[in-house]
Amino acid sequence: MDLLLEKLLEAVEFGKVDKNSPYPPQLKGQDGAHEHTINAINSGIDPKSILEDALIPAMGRVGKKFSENKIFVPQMLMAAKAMGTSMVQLKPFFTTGEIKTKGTFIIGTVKGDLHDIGKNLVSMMIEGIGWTIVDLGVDVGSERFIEALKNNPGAVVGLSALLTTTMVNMEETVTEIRKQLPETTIFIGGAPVNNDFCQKIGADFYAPNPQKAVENLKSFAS
Ligand code: B1M
Repeated sequence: MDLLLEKLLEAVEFGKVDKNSPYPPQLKGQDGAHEHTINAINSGIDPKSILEDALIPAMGRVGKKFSENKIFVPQMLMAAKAMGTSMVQLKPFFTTGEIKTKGTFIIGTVKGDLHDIGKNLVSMMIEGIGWTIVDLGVDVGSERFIEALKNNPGAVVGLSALLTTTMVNMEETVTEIRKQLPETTIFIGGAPVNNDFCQKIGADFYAPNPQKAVENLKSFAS
């Protein structure tokens, strides 16, 4: 692999955002995702290769380490931040249609629920495998999920809930989506929900963590 891509992969995997970023200590003073991405683009590397050969594998490694409890939320957030820095440079190539995304994933935390750390991790990991994310934020009612689905035909939707009291709102959202847009593929996740609940409410996929959500999405979309 090109040395620039290897360096970018390492920067994202270890959460090195840019040269001035003090984290991680072992990469202090070195270029980060920001500089490596600019260098890669300027040296003529195909943006698609930057995404597929550096950023996506980096997030794959991060997701694997997270699901094996080898790293924790802060390290994952730093990796996601480094990936986001890189994506800012790549975005123009997406918007011109030079790179095709794999699909659109609409995500939000359900009505009444303000927790968004887990949701953000999931959306960053899914963005990391080349999907476009429409993040509706927190406290999202069924009507907003449905509006977003109508604006993005064929999109997959992901619902997050962290409170036992908002599980009922997740169920209500799934019921409404099934009524109005029955063909929609629905992912759910969050600490109080599980596979039994997923089946009970008629969602399609449950994931306990971002890595499993990515695996489910890959197997469903392949
Ligand atoms: Co709140 N909170 N909180 N809280 N909070 C919990 C969830 C709680 C378990 C704490 C406790 O009592 N032990 C408890 C819920 C109890 C229950 O219902 N069973 C609780 C409570 C009660 C509350 C309030 C009601 C407290 C109050 O005001 N009395 C209140 C509710 C506000 C509201 O939402 N309406 C409240 C508020 C808050 C803060 C705003 C202060 C803050 C949220 C900040 C934010 O998110 N921006 C907060 C926090 C930080 C927590 C804890 C401490 C941490 C949650 C978190 O971010 N975890 C939490 C206790 C805990 O978990 N230890 C707690 C890290 C995150 C990476 O994990 O979100 O589970 P998690 O996401 C995981 C998986 O679940 C999965 O992937 C992620 C990574 O592995 N996942 C998905 C999540 N979404 C997914 C979607 C998918 C797939 C996987 O597909 C679509």
